[in-house]
Amino acid sequence: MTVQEVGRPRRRKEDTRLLTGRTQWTDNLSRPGMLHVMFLRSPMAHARITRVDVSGARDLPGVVAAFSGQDLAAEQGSLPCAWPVTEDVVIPDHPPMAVTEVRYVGEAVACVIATDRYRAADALDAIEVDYEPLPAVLDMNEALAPDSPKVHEAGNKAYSMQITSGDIEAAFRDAPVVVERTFTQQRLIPSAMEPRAVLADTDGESYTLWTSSQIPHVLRVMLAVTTGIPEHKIRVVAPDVGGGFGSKLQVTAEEVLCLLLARRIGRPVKWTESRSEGNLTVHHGRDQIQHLRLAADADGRIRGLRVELIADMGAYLLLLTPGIPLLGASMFNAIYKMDAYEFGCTGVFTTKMPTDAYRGAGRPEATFGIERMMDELAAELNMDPLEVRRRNWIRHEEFPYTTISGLTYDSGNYEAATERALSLFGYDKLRAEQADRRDRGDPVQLGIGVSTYTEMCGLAPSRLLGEGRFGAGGWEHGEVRMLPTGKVEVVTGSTPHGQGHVTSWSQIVADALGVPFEDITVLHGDTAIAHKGMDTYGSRSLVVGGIAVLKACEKVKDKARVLAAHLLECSPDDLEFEAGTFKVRGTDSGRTIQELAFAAFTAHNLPDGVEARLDSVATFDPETYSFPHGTHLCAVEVDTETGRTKIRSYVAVDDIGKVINPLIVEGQLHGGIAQGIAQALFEEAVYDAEGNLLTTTMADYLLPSAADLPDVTLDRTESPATSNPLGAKGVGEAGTIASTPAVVNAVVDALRPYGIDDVRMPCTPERVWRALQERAQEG
Ligand code: MCN
Repeated sequence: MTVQEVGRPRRRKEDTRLLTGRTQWTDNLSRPGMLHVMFLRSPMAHARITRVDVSGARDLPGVVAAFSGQDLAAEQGSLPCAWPVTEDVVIPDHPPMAVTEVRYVGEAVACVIATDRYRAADALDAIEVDYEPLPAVLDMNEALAPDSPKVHEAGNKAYSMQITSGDIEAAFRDAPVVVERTFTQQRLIPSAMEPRAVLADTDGESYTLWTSSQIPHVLRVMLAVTTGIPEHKIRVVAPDVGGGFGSKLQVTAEEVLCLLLARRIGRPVKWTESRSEGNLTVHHGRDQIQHLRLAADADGRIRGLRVELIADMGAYLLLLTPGIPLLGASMFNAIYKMDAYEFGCTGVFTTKMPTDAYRGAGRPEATFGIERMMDELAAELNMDPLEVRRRNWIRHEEFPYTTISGLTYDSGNYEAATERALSLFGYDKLRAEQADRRDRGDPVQLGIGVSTYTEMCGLAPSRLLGEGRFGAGGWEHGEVRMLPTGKVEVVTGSTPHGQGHVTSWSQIVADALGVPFEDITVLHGDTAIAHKGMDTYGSRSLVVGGIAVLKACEKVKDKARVLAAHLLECSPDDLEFEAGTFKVRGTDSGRTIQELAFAAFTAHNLPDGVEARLDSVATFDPETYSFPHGTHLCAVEVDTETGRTKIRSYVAVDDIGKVINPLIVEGQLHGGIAQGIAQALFEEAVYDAEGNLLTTTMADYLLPSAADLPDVTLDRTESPATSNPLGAKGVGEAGTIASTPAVVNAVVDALRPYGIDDVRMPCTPERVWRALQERAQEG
């Protein structure tokens, strides 16, 4: 009997190599004659560049070349923005190295190329730059004031847009309850385990760029457009990539510059960032002010929701910057039914590092906003926060359901996930303990936080992405090749950077072709191997890329059937396929898929018109997004004397449809939840009044360690997706999206008896303590 691979908690094929150091991080790679580049970065948040003199650096030992932005002005082009969200969005010119003006601390102004990185770093000190300071622009609201200094000539507004659905005025008119809140989504710095690194080489005609990237295929197209080097002369390789969380979904200045420098100098050029350089210049995430108004009936039924966002773009628009807040446009209404909805967003330029995708990108922000509001509505009505959600959510028998913002959710069961979570959490018992602590005036208060989330992922339908003016399609590419000895080579356009695609894709192929899991290898991350791909982000790889591989398997099987029928002298319709063998129905006569692979290779006896190959390619573009959902419950103990929050228990019941590999899924959820907790309690990028980033080291930017994080109880319910044949939904961002509001709702719940109805993130001991002191002084 063959074991079904899909659904098995297989250990990852990748891990032996990754955990024993036999890795190919970009920084481990070396090329003959390789040079190292270091960048001189602006110490000013905003300034005119009046002079750059690199001659002092050029004369130093080991230095091969040094360039200013001006030196490269004619060839460096402008970094691309691929998401022009509105007709009149302002997309400023963005040279990879600044030429006339710098607009954030850390922007590259010059570079040194030397025989090793230390000589290159030392030589940076010999470069002279004269700056004429200009005013920094840091506060989003002040930036939008008419008299604000300008970041760009065209002004500080990048775009604004509004969507309304239903009669929003009527929903708010005479509404018995209106809850109004302003929340801040602090700026975050993605911290992948592997810092960014780039190595560019050329033989004078063609170019190879090895880079720690999530998007080798998209990058290749963008590099061709930006540099003018023909696309077929560029090969991009993403070797082992040690995490990205969205931060390597970018066309970076350093990637463009390394390519151009290799062309100029005719030798390989490598750049590896330091951690503090990374904190300054890897694109940042979140950074929104959310103004929300929720109108409801006295029984808690939602009438309407108004969302007004101001989103900090930073100094320029990177690849996806303006579109990130808009990924939340259809998500604030979440799992709730309502009569009317209004979403508005203004993107604003400031003199800070540009923002862009960070795990969840737009959806964690939206989920935070609505889930905080649901708790505030419950408090206003003196209702249980779960009860107010139950009164408003879409019931399982109502799927497929078209929401007020126009998305059609294909499947889900919010009741089932919530019931399961409640029983694992021991909700009623914890509420009883909370009441007891409140009665006793215990200095350590218990808070219970709820988050019943959904999200929109599996970024795909090319058609729908086009409507959102997203600059690329949403398909994915898969290729399956039976080798002569019956082994299988799979090529995927999805580029894993920690998600375990090699293992999951092997499980899918093993079931589809009936070959052993061990006999399958998966190739990825190289434009010379996978000639096309849309890469990895938006929890799209399984539900788009994995399905493309499945489709390619089906095509291979169709070919194999014709060959088997020929060899067995029967009609293809007489064959049944089971466990890797085509059998003539009702007989013992058959051919295994491995035998057919060999027959295709020797080609001694092929049917007329059949080629000597057993392989296939497929492109998959699903009909709609993927809508995972779940219920996360968090219990915190808040020490009202010190302000310290401790997570006591955390339960997550997620519904991601059919699961391919439960072990991988658990890992994705653990990591995702850790990142969401990090936003709630720990992390924040802080700039001073002059626009200097203060959180440039791991000592200042507080990443939680394993010791700061709770044990998480995970479970699942299963509502299969209808948009793909496996019934699977994405999981890569779900934990991050769900967890932040669960934790903050718990902190606020603990503090509500003290008159506190919000704590700005991260809810550090200092912030909680100050909030308590202020309330105590007020009264
Ligand atoms: N999976 C599964 N069953 C499901 C859903 C997924 O077994 N029903 C498996 C998949 O086969 C895959 C993994 O879970 O091995 C994640 O799949 P998917 O949800 O399709 O997400 P992607 O592979 O597209 O990964 C992208 C997502 C994003 S957007 C961010 S950000 C993120 C994340 O994945 N960054 C990560 N997880 C990360 N994990 C690591 N280690 N490092 C990152 O940088």
